Amino acid sequence: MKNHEIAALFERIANVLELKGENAFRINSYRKAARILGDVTEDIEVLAREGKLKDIPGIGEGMAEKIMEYIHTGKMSKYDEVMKEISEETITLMQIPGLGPKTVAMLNKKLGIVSLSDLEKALQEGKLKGLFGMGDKKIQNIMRGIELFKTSQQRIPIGMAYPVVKGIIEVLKHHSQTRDIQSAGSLRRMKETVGDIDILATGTHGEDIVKSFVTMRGVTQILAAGDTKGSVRVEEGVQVDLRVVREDEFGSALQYFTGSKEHNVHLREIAKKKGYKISEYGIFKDNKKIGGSREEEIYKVLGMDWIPPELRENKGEIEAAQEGKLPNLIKLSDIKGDLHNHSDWSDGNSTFEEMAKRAMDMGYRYLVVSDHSQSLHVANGLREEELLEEIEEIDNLNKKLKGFTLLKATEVDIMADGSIDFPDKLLEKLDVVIASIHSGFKQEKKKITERMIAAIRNPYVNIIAHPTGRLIGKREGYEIDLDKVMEACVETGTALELNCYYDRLDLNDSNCKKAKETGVMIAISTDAHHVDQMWMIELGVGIARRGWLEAKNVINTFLLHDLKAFCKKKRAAI
Ligand code: DGT
Ligand code: CA
Ligand code: CA
Ligand code: ZN
Repeated sequence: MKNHEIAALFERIANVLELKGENAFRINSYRKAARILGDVTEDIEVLAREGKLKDIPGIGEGMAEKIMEYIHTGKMSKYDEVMKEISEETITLMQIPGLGPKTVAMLNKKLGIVSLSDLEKALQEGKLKGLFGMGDKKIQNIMRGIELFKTSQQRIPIGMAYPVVKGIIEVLKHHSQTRDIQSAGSLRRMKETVGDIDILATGTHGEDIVKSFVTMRGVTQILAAGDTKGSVRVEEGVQVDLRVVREDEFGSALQYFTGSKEHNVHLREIAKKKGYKISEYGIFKDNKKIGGSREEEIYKVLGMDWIPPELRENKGEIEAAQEGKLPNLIKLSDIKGDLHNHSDWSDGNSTFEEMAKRAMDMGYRYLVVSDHSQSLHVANGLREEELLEEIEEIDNLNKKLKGFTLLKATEVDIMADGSIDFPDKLLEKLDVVIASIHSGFKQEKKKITERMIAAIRNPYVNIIAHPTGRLIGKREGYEIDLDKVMEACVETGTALELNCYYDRLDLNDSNCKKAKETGVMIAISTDAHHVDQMWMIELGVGIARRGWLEAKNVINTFLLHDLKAFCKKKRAAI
């Protein structure tokens, strides 16, 4: 899919226009087009072929033409024209979190900075200090932004890697020579970003499987293609390694290549003490192989329970497995509904009917419709009377649905002073209230913490969405005292969200674990803006498992009755 490629071109055009101080309206139209393309889940080439580009809300005639041109010629003349006047290095500078076009323009004018290395040198020499708007805090932000940028260049979000792997496994699974195939590495552990993708297979005629692998759709470069190993680069920019191993080594290879390295090192020490040797080829006693076809054998011989991949980070899981005290981790099938979704009433792209249908197909019992509130103009937030209309529509639709319920909700903005964007008497009419921060990210830690706690103390607020505001590889999020926030949640019976949208995954794994230890309930929600994004619940469940969460820690494992009771209890208590 070229969706993200074209979105990136539009984003770059917007940045350069802004750098040059051009008309804000034009700049915004490119930025908006970039955001929309990033959200569209259908393949843009398919939409173009079917002449449906202009049906995408927000894509006008001019943008559609530019997209067509790029699809047909691999070039966009507007992009080339804009780029002529600017170096690739300056473009790179603008991608660094905390460094917008305006700052780059200023740094260029005052210090002649045009590249990342110029900037790093100027930082080292302390030259930014004293420039307009360059306080200590801003300078620190820029330095952190550079770090963030450098790591994001090497890793991709799991939400991009996950569908790639699913696709590859789906194709190779049906290859006549394949016996078994599984992902390994950080992807199997469901880490929020992956460096490269590791896949293991077993079967006869390894070279045939490897050949199918390296000639698959989406492969942009073949790095290696042998009898037992293939290595390629795919459209998403990530490297994928496939290893074909012997059947009696599949378990030990899977264990080895799943990692993490730290987990494996610890496991090997334990093996050694007990007189065993483990490797990707099996588990051995006095050079005699005693297991290796299944992963479970290795853990069993070492005297412990099999450890779910998401826990394998050497963070206490080995000790827990030895004592038979591993958590009973939440599973995808425990999820009874998705608690955060946007419809076409605000900035989503699906109707209630489409959302309900997809939710039922996924086996859910309920789905929350949570459109934005009035102050969030960029996301087409609903006015009070529109929310009332929405409530009525949902009530009408619910009468037609059997064994399934759409829940009435809002994602209401927490204003800069901690007040809530809708009055209590309106919130009272809803089943679920989600509150979140979408503005004022730069407030001090104390202020923003108090602001969120004020929202938590509102009797109608049930869930705080994307609690830290971070965007993976793009934005660190606001500073907030999560310990204090969690205490307030426990006290009031408010849940924190684990937002599954692939660039958020917020709360992250370690904060989920902290929430569990503190006694905070979690809501695992996709924040989908289209039904084709609802699958991301799988990412959230993965992160939840990395955070040691069990079904009982998560409110959307509850049956409808219990979920409603959870929400109502807070109103009654306060
Ligand atoms: P990534 O790709 O950076 O997101 O992280 P991983 O964990 O997928 O790491 P990768 O692809 O380098 O290696 C896959 C697994 O192979 C890793 O999790 C554990 C195993 N492995 C790789 N190198 C070593 C090593 O030097 N020692 C041990 N014990 N295991 C290793
Ligand atoms: Ca890897
Ligand atoms: Ca690898
Ligand atoms: Zn949302």
